[in-house]
Order: sequence, then C-alpha cells, then structure tokens
Amino acid sequence: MKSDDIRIEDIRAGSRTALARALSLIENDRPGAAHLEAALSPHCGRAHVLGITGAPGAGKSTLIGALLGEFLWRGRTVAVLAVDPSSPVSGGAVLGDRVRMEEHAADDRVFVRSVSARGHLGGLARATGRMVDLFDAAGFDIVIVETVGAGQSDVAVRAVADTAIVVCPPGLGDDLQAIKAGILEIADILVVSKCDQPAAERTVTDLTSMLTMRGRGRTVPVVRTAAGRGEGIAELVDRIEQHGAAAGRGRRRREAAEPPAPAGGEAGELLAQVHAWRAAGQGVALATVVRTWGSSPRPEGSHLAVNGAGAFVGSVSGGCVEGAVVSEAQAVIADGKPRLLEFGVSDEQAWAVGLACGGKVQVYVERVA
Ligand SMILES: Nc1nc2c(ncn2[C@@H]2O[C@H](COP(=O)(O)OP(=O)(O)OP(=O)(O)O)[C@@H](O)[C@H]2O)c(=O)[nH]1
Ligand SMILES: [Mg+2]
Repeated sequence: MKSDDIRIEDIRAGSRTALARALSLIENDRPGAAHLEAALSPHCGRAHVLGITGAPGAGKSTLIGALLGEFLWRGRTVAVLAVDPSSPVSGGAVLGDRVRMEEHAADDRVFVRSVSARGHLGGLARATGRMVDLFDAAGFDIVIVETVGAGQSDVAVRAVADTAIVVCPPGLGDDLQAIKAGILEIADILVVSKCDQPAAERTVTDLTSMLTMRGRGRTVPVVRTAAGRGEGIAELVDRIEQHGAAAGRGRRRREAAEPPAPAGGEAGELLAQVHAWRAAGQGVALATVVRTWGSSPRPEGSHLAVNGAGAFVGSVSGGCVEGAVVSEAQAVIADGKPRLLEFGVSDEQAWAVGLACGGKVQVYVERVA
C-alpha cells in the first residue's frame, strides 16, 4: 500500500475505508507511515484519550461496550483501539470483543479496531500512540485504548492516555497485593467491575484503604460498575469528564515533545509528600534511577520516595519492582546506609511471561537527611 493512496482529507471527512487503510499502514510500520504521521500532527490534540487496563478477564471490553452507549447518548463520537485482546483467560477474545461491542460497532459514530502487541516488541507504545493520533486527527471526540494489564503495557497506556482507568474485578484477594503497586500508581480512576457479585464490596474497601495509605485517597475516585446491567456507567462517564477537564488533553503529545523531564506536577507532588512526611517527623528515603538498560519504563532521574511505614509516592519502575525497592528503602531509613540496587528481566524472560519487553534499572536509595 502506498501512503499517497491515503488522503488526509478523506480521513478527516469521515471515510472509514481511508481510516482503516491508514491504521494498517501505521500498525505495520510500512513505508509512508512516518510521512502520514507528520501530516496528521497539526490536526491532533482535540480528542480525550482514555486508557483502560486491568487483569485478563477483568471485564474491560464489557465495560467499554457499556461506555460506548453512554458516550453516544451524550452526543460523542468514539474510537476504540483494543491492544492484544486475546488474553489467555478469555481466549480468542478478538471475536468476543466484537460481540461485546457489536451493538454499537455498526454505528458510524463508533469505530472499533483490534491490534496485536505480538510483533511490537518494545514498540507497542509507539504504534499505539500513532494510531491514537490517527483517530484524534479523524475527529473522534473520545479515543479508548484497551490493554491487558501486564506490567509494562500499563505504562504504555499511561503514556498515551489523558485519563488512565484501571479495572479491578472482585475477589482478587492476595493477587491484589502483588499488582497494587503497579496499577495504583498509574490510575486516575479505579473501577471495581462486576459489582453484581458479592465479593465486590471487599475489593472496594481494599482499594480505598490502599489509596489512603498512599496519600492518593482524595484524588483517585473508586467507581463501582456492573456493566451487564448498566450500573455505575453514567457515574463513571461523569468522573471521566471531570478528570479530562482538570487534566487537559494531549498528554502523549506533550510527553513525546519533552521526553526526559519528569512532569512538573509529578515532581511537585513527590516533593510535597516528602515535606509532609518530614514535617510529621517520619523517616524518609529517596530512590533514584541512575542507569537503565533495554526498555526500562522510567527514565534516569525518576524518583520514588518512601516513608518508614512503607507508604510511597513516585515510581522507579512503572510498577514491576516498586515493592522490592520499598522494602530496601525502609531498611535504609532504619540503618542510614545508602544502597545501589539492580532489578530487571531480559527481553526473552519478559516475552515468556507475556510482557511486551524486558528492561533493567539501577536504583540508588538514600535516606533524606
Ligand atoms: N457478573 C458479571 N460478569 C461480567 C461483567 N462484566 C464482564 N463480565 C464477564 O467477565 C468475563 C470477561 O469479560 P471481558 O469484558 O471480556 O473482560 P476483558 O477484561 O475485556 O478480558 P480480556 O480482554 O480477555 O483481558 C466475561 O465472561 C464477561 O461476561 C459484569 O458486570 N458482571
Ligand atoms: Mg477485552
């Protein structure tokens, strides 16, 4: 396919054929993709991009199906990009996703596209970001990206989305402990799905107390949904719109333009928390990424601050090793001896467990005097 077959004007005029062909060009990174991307750029920055992530089978696609109905009712147009939707749990879910979103897929105010993360080793964020740009330039009001929560793809969602939504099904129990560091760190809104099930209240309580411990209890809403019955959907869309109004649009474009600098807001939040802990007489340690190899999700200079009780703010790994750094940081607070730590997995190991790519970080942990 030649890129000059695809006209920006056709995409912007609403041609679904032109849009589908442009998506394929970008997904497969064919010659002309970069040229197309450059031509789209001036038309980007208007769409509200939602990232929806969560464990396999958490209920993401069903939720998106319900959100489509609510957004359409509110007069919005919506594009959905489902990244690697065939998780081991629901198996072959490309078809399942179609069925779940089918009710709206024929509506010309909706466009649903599935893409596979396989074959995008390390490049998932880039391909996803470009496809989101395409939907944005095509004029969709809302662009939803669905990814299966698997460590680094969560981070990719955070980089692409204006509003990051993490879907937690009921009854995660101890698993919740294992995934909390990663998911809670990236969430702007938490959704407890399948609230028609009795275990859901317990999950709401667990998440709320974890958020409070982390000092994010006031800023991250927890919304209960039962997508099958349409419950909680209007409230979720209200929360999404509130977050979008406060956070603004085009985070992916701002961060692409200035990649190494941590967002001012993030650094400010971290400093404020450190000051608050210090003022309350608590011991504090600061972990800093000093070196990275391969595809580490956080750049050199990223910080994680930890207090003696193990509460933390910031991130050195995007979730994968945060728990280990927190325990080491507590040891540093206790004995005052700085430590240089290394964490990571090879691309091969990462691939074997279903992460998009491997990476390694070296982290320096010191007590804040
Ligand atoms: N009881 C109940 N079941 C639900 C609800 N939402 C989804 N499910 C079920 O949960 C299963 C997984 O739903 P999906 O929407 O495919 O979940 P997903 O997170 O998109 O799954 P993957 O994309 O494969 O990771 C399906 O069997 C759904 O019918 C709900 O609100 N209540
Ligand atoms: Mg799905």
